[in-house]
Amino acid sequence: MVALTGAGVSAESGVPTFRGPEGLWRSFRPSELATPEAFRRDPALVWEWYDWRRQQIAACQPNPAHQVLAEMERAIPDFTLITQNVDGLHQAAGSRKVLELHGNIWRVRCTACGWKGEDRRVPLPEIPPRCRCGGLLRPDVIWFGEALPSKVLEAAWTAASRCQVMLVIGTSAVVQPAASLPIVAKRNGAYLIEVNPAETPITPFADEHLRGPAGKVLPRWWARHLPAE
Ligand code: BV8
Ligand code: ZN
Repeated sequence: MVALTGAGVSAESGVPTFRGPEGLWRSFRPSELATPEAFRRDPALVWEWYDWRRQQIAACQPNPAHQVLAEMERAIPDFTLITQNVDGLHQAAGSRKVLELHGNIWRVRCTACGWKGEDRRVPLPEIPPRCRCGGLLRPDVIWFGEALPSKVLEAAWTAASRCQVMLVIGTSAVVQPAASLPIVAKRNGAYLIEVNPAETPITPFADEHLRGPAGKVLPRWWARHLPAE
């Protein structure tokens, strides 16, 4: 089994989604903030936005949907969790193996020496933060126009192409290449279950569309399908 998650799985934890009515992209344009050009042009502005998001996320707890996905990892021998989220809430809920397609907002990377590490300080003491080598640090996330980490993408592609069941939870399925994973699964004969209060480009391919919030729908679904002890 494979679970692919997007911002919707963190919505009930209070993390704003991107494209919803109250989504982040309403007040910020991705082209102005989540691109290497934006960072080159104005690293302080981009870091203001990430520091603000980090402060928001630091106050959020995993919700029952994250908890069920951590339980699935323990209960199902061959289970892979793939996420587009950068908030780290799957790991906070106990998921140990998480394929993070778009990086992690709690990790930073030096643009000069390549040093990479976790930095959980909220708020950041200085903006933009600097590396010990003096170089500019950047959020270790994948911006638009940047390639996804090849090993992670390869693992996700393989898991999607060999799974029997894929849960697609809380994603608007517009960002590539993540949005192609459910199609890869479907093409290879997987049973596709979408968990989302709304319709998405994936809905027509889904064998089941559980319309509702993941924090409510997923625990109910899992209680019905929990593997027999
Ligand atoms: C690349 C990290 C090439 C940073 C993010 C034209 C056509 C096709 C593609 C493109 C194009 N122009 C450009 C592209 C490529 C581009 C792309 O896909 N653009 C889209 C927008 C058209 N992709 C890229 O640039 C990627 N890189 O292609 O590189 C390349 C190759 C080789 C060498 C060099 C270059 C990089 C994409 C990654 C961008 N980074 N984030 C950050 O977070 O700041 S993307 C961003 O969107 C987040 O990561 C997020 O995860 C992702 C997807 O959004 P969702 O997770 O789906 O969230 P969203 O708000 O959209 O939807 C929420 C859903 O939840 C909704 O459906 C809602 O109904 C539902 N929901 C709400 N509440 C609940 C719920 N569901 C369940 N329960 C609830 N309670
Ligand atoms: Zn450095």
